[in-house]
Amino acid sequence: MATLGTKGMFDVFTRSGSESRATHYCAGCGHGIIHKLLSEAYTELGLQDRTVIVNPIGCAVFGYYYWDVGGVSAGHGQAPSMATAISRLRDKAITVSYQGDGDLAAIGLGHTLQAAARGEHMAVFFVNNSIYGMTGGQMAPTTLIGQKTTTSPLGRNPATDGMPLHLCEMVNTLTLPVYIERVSVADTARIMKAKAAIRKALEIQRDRKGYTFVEILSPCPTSVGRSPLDAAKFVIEQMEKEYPLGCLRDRSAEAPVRPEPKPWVSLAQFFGDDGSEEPRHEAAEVCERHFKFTGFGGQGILSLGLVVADAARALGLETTWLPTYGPEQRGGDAACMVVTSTHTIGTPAIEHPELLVVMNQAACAKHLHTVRPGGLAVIDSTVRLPDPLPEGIRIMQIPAIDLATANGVPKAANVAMLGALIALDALGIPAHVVTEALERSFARKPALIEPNRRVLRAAVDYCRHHGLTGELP
Ligand SMILES: Cc1ncc(C[n+]2csc(CCOP(=O)(O)OP(=O)(O)O)c2C)c(N)n1
Ligand code: SF4
Repeated sequence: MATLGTKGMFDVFTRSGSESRATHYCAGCGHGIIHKLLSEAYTELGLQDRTVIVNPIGCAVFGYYYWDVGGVSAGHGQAPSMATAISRLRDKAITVSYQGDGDLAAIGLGHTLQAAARGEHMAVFFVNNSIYGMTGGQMAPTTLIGQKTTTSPLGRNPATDGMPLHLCEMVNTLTLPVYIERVSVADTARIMKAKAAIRKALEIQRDRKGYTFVEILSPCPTSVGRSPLDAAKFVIEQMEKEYPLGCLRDRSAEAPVRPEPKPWVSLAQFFGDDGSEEPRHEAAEVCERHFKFTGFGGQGILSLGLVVADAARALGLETTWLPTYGPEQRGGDAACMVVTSTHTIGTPAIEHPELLVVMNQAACAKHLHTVRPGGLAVIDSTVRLPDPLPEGIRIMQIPAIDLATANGVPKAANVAMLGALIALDALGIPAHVVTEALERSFARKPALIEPNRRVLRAAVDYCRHHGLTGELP
């Protein structure tokens, strides 16, 4: 593959700390040709600054070493879902999902068809080389009948391995895709047609017309065990019989221009404000705090995190709230992570919280060791603490469940815990801001405000009585 001077690509491929002008692809691999066609297309169309390519898992995993555009990597098969998010959030992005057959047609088939069924505004480039290249030549959904691979050493047998999947044809059963074409890069004439198809798909993205799917038959000399020339012949003589080239659909002329995506819903809007004048902190120094709330479903763990997130948001802090829960509807693991910050938050995921709230035994076993050194774990008194205790963190036990029950609202153990957090000043948010957020959370059930106030007050009093101090409401 030509490197220096190729439009839209880096001149030097820096990988694993070394500076190299060689790509990591095998001689005769179609990926190199397709990379070049794609970069020429977005450059010639003036789209380089707007293009974001989602790289697959497979031999093209390092696409971002070559394409001088925005690049992200997705989990195996999940590129169309990540591309969906990018396309919906970045209205000006030319979003590309670049995938091999193992990635797109095996592990990622659901993601592929769902994104196509939704008619997401993205260009999918499907590199079909009939085999898993990266992992040493296993059978793919597109492996030909009789084709030998490391997992079909006697040749693909329809009786046990089923028939090859025809992705263009499958996508063509769906209503919303705008453009579907199968091309090949096995010789020069085909490469020119492939370039035209890639260009057309990007033009459709530029014109905001919707979903495009271009399948590119591509040689993989290494895994099909042939020379580069013979691997290209294999594509022309065998793959193209199973996967005929041509345009299956082109509705680009009549497809309506898609509206710009709506702005993302902010937490303020989520909580019912119009969000138009969300206050922002102007602090010079970044102050970011990481809280994790854990227990089981039905204990109000997620609501507890939401109240804290809403309180931080009302204070003008950047805030994220990320729930996780087990598969069970009730009684399974439930947790949520809340990040508050004076500045833009990089990720809502927390590995080592500075504050961990634990409401049941299983959560204690699962999360206590994750608290960062110097951090605080506030644990319900019904939970047996491990022996020995983890070192370097503070642990406090609060009878949140008992306090809620004693005050006639057993379901409000989460609110008792919130009261303890206020008393301990564990959130760094003024007490009245937290209590206002709590009351806002009951806006649709005002009858619950008073009993929950009672539980909150009981927990604050408990902490005060036991010398657990902090700012009190
Ligand atoms: C979850 C997961 N399962 C399996 C793998 C191993 N794996 C890496 S790439 C790959 C298949 C790649 O084949 P393909 O998509 O056809 O791309 P190619 O390498 O041929 O371009 C597999 C199975 C993985 N990385 N992650
Ligand atoms: S294994 Fe196949 S797909 Fe992977 S780089 Fe080599 S030729 Fe290309």
